[in-house]
Formats: sequence, structure tokens, C-alpha cells
Amino acid sequence: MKRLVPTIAFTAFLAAYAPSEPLRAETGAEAWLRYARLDAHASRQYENLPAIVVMFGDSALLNSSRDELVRGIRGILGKTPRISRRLSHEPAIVLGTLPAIQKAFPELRSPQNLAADGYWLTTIRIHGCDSFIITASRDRGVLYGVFAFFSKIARGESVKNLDESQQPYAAIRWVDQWDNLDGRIERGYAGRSIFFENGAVRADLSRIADYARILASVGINGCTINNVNADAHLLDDDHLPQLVRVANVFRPWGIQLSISVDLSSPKIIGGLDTFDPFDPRVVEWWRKKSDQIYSAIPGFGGFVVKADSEGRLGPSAYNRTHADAANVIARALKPHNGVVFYRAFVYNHHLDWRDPKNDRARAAYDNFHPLDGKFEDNVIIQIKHGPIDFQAREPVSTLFTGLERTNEAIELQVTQEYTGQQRHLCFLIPMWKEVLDFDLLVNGASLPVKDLVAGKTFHRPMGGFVAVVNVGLDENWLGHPLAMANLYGYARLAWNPNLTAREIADEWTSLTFGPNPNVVSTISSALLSSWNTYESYTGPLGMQTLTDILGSHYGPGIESSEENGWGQWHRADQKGVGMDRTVRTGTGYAGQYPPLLAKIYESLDTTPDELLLFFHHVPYTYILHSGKTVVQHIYDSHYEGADRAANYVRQWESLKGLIDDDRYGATLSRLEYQSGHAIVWRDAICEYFLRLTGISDAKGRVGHHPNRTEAESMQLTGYKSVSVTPWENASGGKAVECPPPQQTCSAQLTFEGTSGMYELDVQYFDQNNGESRFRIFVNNEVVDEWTANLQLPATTIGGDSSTRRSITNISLHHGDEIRIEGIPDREERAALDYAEIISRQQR
Ligand code: GCV
Repeated sequence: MKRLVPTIAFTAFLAAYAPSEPLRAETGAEAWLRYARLDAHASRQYENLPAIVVMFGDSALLNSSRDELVRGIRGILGKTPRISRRLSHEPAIVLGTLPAIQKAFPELRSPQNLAADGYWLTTIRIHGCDSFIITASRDRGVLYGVFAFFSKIARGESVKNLDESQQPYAAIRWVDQWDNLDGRIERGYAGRSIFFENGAVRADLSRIADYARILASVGINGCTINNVNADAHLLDDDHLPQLVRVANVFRPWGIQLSISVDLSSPKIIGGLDTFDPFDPRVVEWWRKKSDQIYSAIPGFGGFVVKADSEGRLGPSAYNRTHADAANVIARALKPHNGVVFYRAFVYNHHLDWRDPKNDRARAAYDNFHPLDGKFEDNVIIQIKHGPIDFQAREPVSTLFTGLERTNEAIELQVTQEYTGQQRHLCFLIPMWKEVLDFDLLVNGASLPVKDLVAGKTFHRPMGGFVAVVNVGLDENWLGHPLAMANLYGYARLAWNPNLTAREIADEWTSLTFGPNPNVVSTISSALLSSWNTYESYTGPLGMQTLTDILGSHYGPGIESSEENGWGQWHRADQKGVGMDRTVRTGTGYAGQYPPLLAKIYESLDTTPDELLLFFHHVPYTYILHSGKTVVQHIYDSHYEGADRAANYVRQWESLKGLIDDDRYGATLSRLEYQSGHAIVWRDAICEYFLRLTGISDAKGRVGHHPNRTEAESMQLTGYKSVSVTPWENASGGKAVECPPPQQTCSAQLTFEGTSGMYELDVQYFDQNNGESRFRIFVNNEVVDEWTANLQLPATTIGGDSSTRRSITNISLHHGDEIRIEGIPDREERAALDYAEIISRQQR
């Protein structure tokens, strides 16, 4: 009998989470702040939560805190608490700063000094009743405390005997948006800007207010709203009242507004004939501009500067240094407590690729290390986490240890520019954890990146975290229903980088989809493996994302990074692959690391496999620590990665009924798409290296597709065969297109396998300049039809547009005629690559 107890308890536990009624449709707009009603069982533990909210003090932030408290209790528990300014003899939830509450209760002592933005949640007996206290040293901390309180309740954590204080790891916890004034977002994948349209701030600021609340809920305290490739006009007099409106929406949520500025603004909009930071007129221009902004926007955050980078003007125009440029602005901001985020993303994009000593990876350190100590105290050097540019994997930037007397902040990228653009699931927290925990080991002392950027190591007055987010007008903010996990996780790491990736994944999933343990563990596991999966089918061994770096940064584009000035080379030729960055024979980049690490990366023996090709050029037959050759690893990892992507679909399908249909369906279709696109990646890279090296896959997969029929070898009516460039982005290097004046084309094949149940996959091309339609017939009976309208970043056929349609469980008989009919639309020619027929056993 005893053995049955846990079983019964467990069944009851699961039953408590099983949805008893249909789940309400959700768009994802509420992100992790759903405040979804707990069922009777789960809400029982909160039934003694006080019915009165007492607030001490008065400010926009405190009002947000109070309103949030009411909203949360109403949503989660279905009760509406009363608001009072005074304590009575009833239990209450008490809100306010510590000094304000202590005026009423001098006996209340905080457990330790609360840092700015820290909070304390506790329970005390007041007038004989148990009350909750949500307090902080400042108003903003009170707001953070309220959100933390609800995070616990929404996840079903007990708040009984609550006594918890938290301090943020760093003062700077910012997000950047790369929004243009015309409403487009550079590297944004979720619709147009929530901030701008037609050259001005939007009339409707409601999405901005929602965004500010979401950011505040996880402790973000600043937001730069425009592209670092800045339009100088945002600084002009016409735009200032518009910025005031945004700042007013941000302020109640404790978000400081900042903007990116163009260093040449004094010339472009200031009417000067120079922007030389040493020219007194330029100094005066920045001073006046700052005074003008601060008189209109109290609490304005400051400016972000991208200079001498990717075509932006910079101090080199006058032979000045980056410190000169940063300081002229910083001095103007200093009296107002404003800061300059000066980006270390400075490199020459016209590098001579023929010179084996040239290396873009060196640039940040080479440019900024010599300037250490020359920056004003309100300058923060904003450093991308790796030396190149948000690739699927890079080592940590050498500049983190290159600045001891200068503030720094790490720049991460939530918007998945090189990691699948929110069409692929890629939870980046495990990557960022690796970076933040990475120990740069100086003189035997531990020096993790998180401490360097937070200013702890060298006792800098400022420092912290910045992420490029690029939310858009899409209802769910980032496009993929699971992508907001990256924004949540970024913010949680900025608050506390010691959280584990699993803790963050579990928290986010539970808040976003509810606390059902089955849902949480399934989604968390997929999240946690997804970066590794993405890396394995896009660019393993530190080769970087082998994408089209000259275009979309999305689909495969292996050679696009070679033989040009952009410096994202992986130097693959017939004999070997990888960048030699050693000191002995290469670019010397490895020598920018502190000695212990430099030694590790200098040697082939000690360089970890996952970074091998970032640091070394080796033959394809080089044996990795894993025991595999480089080329076999490339093949295997791509096949394993594509298999894992396919598994995400099956794992997700196991959640049907446990998640509302809208989010379930939206996620499923993205995962299905990813699973098909992972095969495009797999085949492009594997076939490319097979042809380049002439070394076949030990497992016989690469170049052999026994279930595949190329479209060009089907019986074609109207369709014409075309070559695809680069060749590896289409199976066999060719596709078929339905050219004008054809209105309908078809491609037909005869099924020659044994009768049974199959999966029929059709690989077609979905461009964004037309919406072709497709129909599949088996013996003249329609078995599937769809429109190619995924809005992929592609106007031509190739790796960006290649898409898979899968018809699972189709019954086929030997001799069946399968016909694919394509109806082109505008510039899209209903192009097809191949069909694949896979038996159940092979799946
Ligand atoms: C905003 C990469 C991106 C650019 C981006 C740049 C940067 O090069 O492709 O779109 O520009 O980084 O971070 O400044």
C-alpha cells in the first residue's frame, strides 16, 4: 500500500495541472506577464493573501507598482484588493521605499544595505496581523519587488514566511533597438518599429508602454530606441518633443530613454563645417544639445555612438582617437549624469583577404586597448561578446581584459541575426552563460567576464549589460512564440548572471505557458539544446555561421564570407579549413588573451574542438579530441543537428491540448519550417565539403539521397530547369521554375516503392515577392495544397527561400502518379527543388 502513495500523489499533481476547460487563446502579447488565473487547487496556497494594499509615498513608479499589484492579484487570483494609505487592523501588502515604511514602523530593519534597484520582500506582524512588505531603497526597486512577487505566485511558489532580498549584479541593464525613423528595423524580424513611422515617433504609444512594462518586469533600466547606424535628425529640434513623449511613457516603468547619435551631427544638423571633437564650436554644440535635451527630458539616459565602423563617420576623419570622440560628448552629458555608450565594434571592412596576417578579430582590442584610461568616467565601452559579430559560436572578446581603467558593458544580441532570425528556435542563454562565466584567468586569478563587465574586477563606477532586442509590431514581439525566452533570459542574466540556463528556461516557460510540469520540462529541454542544435547544422568547430554574410545573414552562403574585405573568413580550400590566429604562424589574435589562455589557444592540442577552426587552419583529416576527423565531424554534426530539429516537432506535438491552440499552432509551424530548413543547411554544407575535399562520408549519407527525386528529372509540363547559385543551395545544384507566360506548371513522378504509409516531402522555394500556390495530386486526387507566403528574406530561389512541405502519413501504392502543380504569382515562379518519399521505418 505504501508504494502506491507517491503514485496517487503524482496522479493528483498532474490532474491539478490538466486543463479542465478549453485554454483561452493567447497571442503572446502579454509575454511572461500573463497573470493567468490559477485554478482552485493552485490558488489555495494564496487564499490568505491580504485584501488591502497600503502604499507609502507617491510617485509615478510607485503608482505603477500599486497598479501592477492590483492587476496581478486580479488576474491570478480573481480578487480585487482595496487600496489604502493607512494601515488598519487587517493584514496588508505594504508598498514603499524602506525609509518611507520605516517612518511608520521604525522597528523594520532591512537584512543588509539594499543597493540601488535592489528590493526586499518580507512578511511581518503589524498590529497583530501578518502583512507582506515589498520595499527597496528607491522607488524603482519597489516596482521590481512587485514583479518578483508575482513571478513567484504565477509559478506556484510559496510566499509564506517570505523573506528575500535581491540586488542586481550591475547598474547598467539596457536594451538597444535598431529602429530607423522610417519604421523599418535593421536586423528586426518581427514587423515594423513600435517607436517610429514616417520619420517621426508614432502617434500611438501604447505598444511602447507595454514594452516598457515588460522590460521593467525583469529589471531592465534603459532603452536606446533607434539604430546605431543613426539618423542625425533624431537630435534636431523637431524631434525633441517626440522624444519627450517616449520618455514620459518610459518613466513610470523606470526605463531611461537614450538615443544613438551620429558623431557628425554638429555638421549634419548643427550647421557647422566640422565635427572635429577638438573644435571648440563642436564642444559647444554638444554641450548645448545636451542641456536642451535634459531641460526637456529629466532623467534622460545618454547617447550610443557607432563611429568609424561599417561606413559611419568617426574621429579618424580628423585624426582624433575614439577617446577624443567619446569624451567630447561625455563631458556635455556629465553635468546631467548622462552616459555615453561608445561601441567597440570598430573594424576595417576593406581588409585585404590575401594577407594571411590580416584579421578582423583583432580590431576591437587593437583599437581600444591603447586608449585604456583615456575615457571620461561616464563613458562605457560597449563590447560585442565575441571578436567578430554574434556568430553561432565565437570565443569571448579579448577586449574584456584589455580595459582596466575604463568602464565596459557586454553587448549581446536577442534578435537572432546570425542564429536563425526567429524562424529557427535558438535559445541563446546557454551561449551567454558560457561567455559570462568564461574565466579569463589573469596571473592565476579567476576573472570571469561577468565580473569584468559589471565593473567588479577593476572597481569601475559603471558597467553592465546591453542587448540588441529589436522587438517589432508583431503581436508576440519577436515573431517566434518561443523567442521571447531570449529577452527574458538576457534580463535575468543581467540581473543575476549566476542563475543557470535551466533555471531561466524553467522560469520563462512556466510564466509563459503555465506551470504544468510536462509542458515546462518539454519546452525547457528543447530550449536548452537549441543553440547547440543550430550551431551543429550551420557552422560547427568555430567556423562561424556559414551564412550569406553579404546579404540576409540567414540561409547557407558558405563562400560569401571568403575572398572579400569583411573579414569573416574561414579559409576553406581543398586541403584544409580554418583561420590561423596563432602568434607563431597566424594573425596573432590568440596572443591578445591573457598568457594562460593565449597558450591554450595557441596550441592545437589544447584548443577545444568547438573553437578549433576559429584559431587554427588544419587539414580535413585532422583528428579532433573527439576522435573524429574534421570533415567527418562536419558531416555528422549536420546530420545530428537536422535530426534534432526534426525531433523538436515531435516533442512539441506531445503538448497538444496542454497549450492554447493559437500559440501551439504558431509554434508548431515555425518548428516544422525549421526542421525543413535545417535539411537545406545540412545538405548545402555537407555537399559543399564533399565536393571540395573529395572525402566521402564514412556513413555514406552525403551525396546519396535514395528517397529523393530531383524536380528537373521529373516529367515536366511548363516547368523549366534552372541552375541555382551557389550550387549547394539546391539539391543537385538545380531547380525548376514556371516561367511566364505559363499560368500553371506541373512536375510528375511515378511511385516505384512498395505500397504502404509514407511521408511525402516537397522542397520548394518561397520568395517574398509573390505568393505562388501548390497542389499535390496522387492519381488526380488532391492530397495537399498550400500558398508559399512565409515572408522569408528572399527574392530569388536559393538557401534563404528553400522550404519543405511535409505530408505525413500518406498511403502510396506502387505505380501511383504523384503530380506537383505550381501556380506562379508575380515574380515568384513556383519553383521546386525535389520530392522525397520516406517510409515510416526510415523516419
Ligand atoms: C546596426 C552587423 C550587422 C549590422 C549592424 C552592425 C552593428 O554588422 O549586420 O546590421 O548594424 O553589426 O552592430 O553595428
